[in-house]
Amino acid sequence: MTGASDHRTAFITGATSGFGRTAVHAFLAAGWQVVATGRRQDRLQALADASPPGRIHVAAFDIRDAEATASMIGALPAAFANVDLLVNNAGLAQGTAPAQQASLADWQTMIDTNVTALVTLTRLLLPTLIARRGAIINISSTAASYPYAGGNVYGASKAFVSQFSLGLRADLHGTGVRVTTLEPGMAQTEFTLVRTHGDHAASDALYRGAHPITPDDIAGVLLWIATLPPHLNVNRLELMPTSQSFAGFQIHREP
Ligand code: NDP
Ligand code: 8X3
Repeated sequence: MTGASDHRTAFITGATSGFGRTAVHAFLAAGWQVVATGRRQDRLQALADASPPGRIHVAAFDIRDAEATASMIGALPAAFANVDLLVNNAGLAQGTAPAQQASLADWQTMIDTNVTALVTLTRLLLPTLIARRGAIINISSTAASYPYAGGNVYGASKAFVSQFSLGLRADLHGTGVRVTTLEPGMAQTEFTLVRTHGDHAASDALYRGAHPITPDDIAGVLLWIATLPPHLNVNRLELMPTSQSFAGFQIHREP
């Protein structure tokens, strides 16, 4: 065990829902202490209320706000400041329209959240992670590697995350800091509700009968990666539900 406290510290973004929220519970149960972030203060408070006393620090802010992110890190209580693991999980898709009809506002939101906020937070925490010989797990997606119609900027933002992770590995050579990109396929969370701007029927229809990945599945994988011996680095890990596989190329034919 290391640090000001007896527990290793995981910093998990997007902790109010889906993968992030379940990961917080899993890391706490495994003896870690956790910094949990998201915008929805009520959900963070519920997490704090359900956690062992003194083992969680919650912070509500919009991760796209670089100043708020920096202030939050600067204001971390001493017991939580020695971050051993950063899980860059906060992210979203917005829309499924083809590029020629997509909302520019949606595109900007995805780039600001999935790309700019992720690199900002990573840069701010790198000195601590290097000092701790810590680890970074970036949540990418199968959409980083497998394009699909309507995936445009979401897939591109996740391709950025995967490539940034590999670049970090190269830059952090010799520091002992481990970097992993986790690329899940279809998982049942609030992801589709957010993507469709609140269409419950569309979300239910996507997951019905498909036995998708669950947040528990992801939390278990995150914990496994984080607790591997320090000489082992998972570079990238692609995970799909068995029910999901690949389709062929689409072909447009002239009439
Ligand atoms: P959820 O919508 O359930 O969770 C997303 C989390 O991100 C929420 O906690 C949300 O918190 C947080 N978040 C989003 N925008 C912001 C913001 N501007 N500031 C702070 N926090 C933000 O989705 P998932 O759990 O599925 O998604 C987690 C990650 O996994 C994402 O990066 C997603 O792209 C990726 N992913 C998801 C897959 C899936 O099929 N579900 C598959 C592959 C990857 P709040 O709203 O409170 O701010
Ligand atoms: C989420 C998986 O297939 O909806 O990253 O893009 S997918």
